[in-house]
Amino acid sequence: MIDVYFTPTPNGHKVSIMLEETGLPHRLINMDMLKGDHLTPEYRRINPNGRLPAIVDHEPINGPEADSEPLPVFESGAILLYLAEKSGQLLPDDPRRRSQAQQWLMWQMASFGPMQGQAHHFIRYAPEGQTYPVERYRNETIRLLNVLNGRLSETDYLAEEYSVADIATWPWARAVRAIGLTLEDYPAVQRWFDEIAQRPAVISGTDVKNAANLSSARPVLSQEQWSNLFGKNMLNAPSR
Ligand SMILES: N[C@@H](CCC(=O)N[C@@H](CS)C(=O)NCC(=O)O)C(=O)O
Repeated sequence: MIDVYFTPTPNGHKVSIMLEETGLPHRLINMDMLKGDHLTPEYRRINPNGRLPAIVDHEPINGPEADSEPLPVFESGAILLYLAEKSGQLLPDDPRRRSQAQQWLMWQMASFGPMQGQAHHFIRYAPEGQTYPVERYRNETIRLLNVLNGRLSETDYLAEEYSVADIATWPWARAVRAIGLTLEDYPAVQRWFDEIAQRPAVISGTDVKNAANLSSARPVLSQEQWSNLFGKNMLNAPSR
């Protein structure tokens, strides 16, 4: 059984989609970031970075030094690779495609997610009127959408076949609407997005119960909630 410390955001949906695709037995543990569930010492023993998602595999992959200790895994990209190895699915066997899947997964983790994440922060959460960071991260997201569109104009999926790279990138392509962008401007991305959206595992992995807040309205947070996400509570969380 795999415990998934989950919140319905693009990073959380990567893992819920992957688990639906692979059929690995799991249970979702809903974490309320506004209440600071991710800041507790117990959770930071699972994810020292204090972010979501993370998993704990109670029957970890056996290796030469296998033991029966549950294995915590943090960072959504590392979780996808772990689940791909465990299930033997969604990481291509062919070395060229395998490398492509790893490259595009790293691209999502290092660029498409973080840059867009900053755009979400400055457009939806930060005090209004900060034009420089809004333009900087929105433009960077547009640049990355053009990169994605270029790749998907050449090939059906990021690594030629459907893989962890698509699973990592799709929820972030879905999120661009919350910062006022539309996939209609990126026809190859739109074609790829619509096709993946029809997969049963993607539908169940992002079902209504787990819906991300993708409206472009600015969320209203109490001081405590703000602090749990961006302020002092987050900084002062004890690590042990
Ligand atoms: N690189 C990390 C990013 C994780 C991340 O930033 N998660 C967000 C939710 S999508 C979070 O935990 N936010 C809580 C906070 O910022 O305090 C991953 O891919 O797992």
